[in-house]
Amino acid sequence: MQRTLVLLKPDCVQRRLMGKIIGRFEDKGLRIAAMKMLQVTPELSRQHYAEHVEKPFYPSLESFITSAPVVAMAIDGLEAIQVVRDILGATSGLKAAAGTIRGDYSSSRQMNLVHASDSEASATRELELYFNAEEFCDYEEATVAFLRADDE
Ligand code: FUP
Repeated sequence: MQRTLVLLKPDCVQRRLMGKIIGRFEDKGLRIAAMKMLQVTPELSRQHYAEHVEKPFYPSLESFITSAPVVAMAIDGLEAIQVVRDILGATSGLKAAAGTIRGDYSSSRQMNLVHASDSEASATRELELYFNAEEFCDYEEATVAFLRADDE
């Protein structure tokens, strides 16, 4: 099992797409282990996007990600990091395949609705940025017997 960080970005909140997007992860059989709405501060933005802080697009990205609340989620599942990235699609909504979240709902590189960790190291780092250990809920889903076989 893997755990990954997903953020529903300000465009997702403002466009009232939260329910539809959360539904995509639920429909796939992934488990939501934590979820909260918060306002990203410039400091948290710089920590989250540390690899991009020096890039020319960063000021615009910071302005966007701090412009309205986000919803942070910890999502669990088999190979969850890659599975969730595949559900999101390519970074730009203009390049993302139809059927992915970005392919279906975004026509932008910046306003691409959702963030998800891209590796185990990123997931560990990003989950720590957004959640305290006691915020993760450990529970057995009633449906698990019909989501995958015991040996998967
Ligand atoms: P992703 O891993 O798909 O979230 O994308 P990146 O880590 O490459 O980029 C982080 C965020 O910066 C993306 F949500 C999109 C944004 N971005 C821009 O706004 N302009 C760019 O030129 C590149 C990325």
